Amino acid sequence: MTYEIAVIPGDGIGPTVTEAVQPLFRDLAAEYGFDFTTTEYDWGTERYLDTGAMMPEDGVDQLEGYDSILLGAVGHPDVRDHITLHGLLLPIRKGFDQAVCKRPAVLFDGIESPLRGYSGGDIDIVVYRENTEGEYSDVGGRTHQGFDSEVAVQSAVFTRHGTERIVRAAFEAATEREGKLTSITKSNAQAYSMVLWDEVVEEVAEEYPDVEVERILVDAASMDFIRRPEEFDVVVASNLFGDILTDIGAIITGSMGLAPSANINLSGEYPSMFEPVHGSAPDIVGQGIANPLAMVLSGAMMFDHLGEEAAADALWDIVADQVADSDAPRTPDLGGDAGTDDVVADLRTRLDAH
Ligand code: GGG
Repeated sequence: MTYEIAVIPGDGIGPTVTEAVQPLFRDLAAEYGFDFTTTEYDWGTERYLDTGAMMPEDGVDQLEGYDSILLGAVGHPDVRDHITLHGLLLPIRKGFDQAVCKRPAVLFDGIESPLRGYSGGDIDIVVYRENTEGEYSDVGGRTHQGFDSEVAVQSAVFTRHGTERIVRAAFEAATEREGKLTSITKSNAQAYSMVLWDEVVEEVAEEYPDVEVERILVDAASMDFIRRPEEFDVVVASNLFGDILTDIGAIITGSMGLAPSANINLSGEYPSMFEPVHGSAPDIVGQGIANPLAMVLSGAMMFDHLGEEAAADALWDIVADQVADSDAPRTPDLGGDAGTDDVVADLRTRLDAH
């Protein structure tokens, strides 16, 4: 089987990590009896600075025929973040109806959590983040710009369809894991959209009587991700809340550099997209020290989605082995002084021996 993968390295450390992991992915494919082609798209902020657009007008159409998309990072210190995000990442998520953003947060053996008393295996959460609407709906406007009377309106759009499909996907995941689901909203204050969300959770829950459901407001959930992370298993949240909570999930499990994500098109009609949770990290660009593990694990999620489960498991295994080994190379975010390429070279050796 040969998979066609579109690669968008993007900005900052995105190109560093996307390039670094490819030899490892090639070894993996050879080992597990499949093949893939990559087509690279130089879309991102450099293109925006040259041409005024992060990607061509028909960019989403150009990606349609691929089996998968691998994306590095988006964001640049010289351009405001709403331009870079709305110019590249969000049109792909929305254009390909990537309704589910799945973000695991796992504390591996050998990784030190900033939380006292937690060690490997103690934290194992997967966040199902709604990915096409909610607070990211791009509905609103500004008027009287620059005047004292200026007004900005930003609307969050929650549809029953969009809410139901993310909630259902999370319930399905809960049945395959520990049978526990936490739904996170702010339905005390957001009395329309998030009350709809709560009602949908209640309705869908009737179809999953074996799943224990907990409902928490996002302020309490932010505290509890730090106070009692071991009690979360599957978490479902809106677009914005899911984004915020997964940064907390990443840092309590050691580093943003370890957190992968999958943007999944549920129908299979369009490609899904895989990307690290981290951004472009302008503070370390060009130093060769970006942690490639979030991209490696995003690749694992991609191969799993493509049906190469054994290859995906092998990637998780070698990452787990590496971080558990105190002699293995680590990038500075994990307390080491190794470079991106050292980490990947070590993973290639481990794959060979796997
Ligand atoms: N790895 C992709 C990336 O650059 N993410 C940074 C970011 O700001 N993402 C926004 C989001 O996921 O909503």
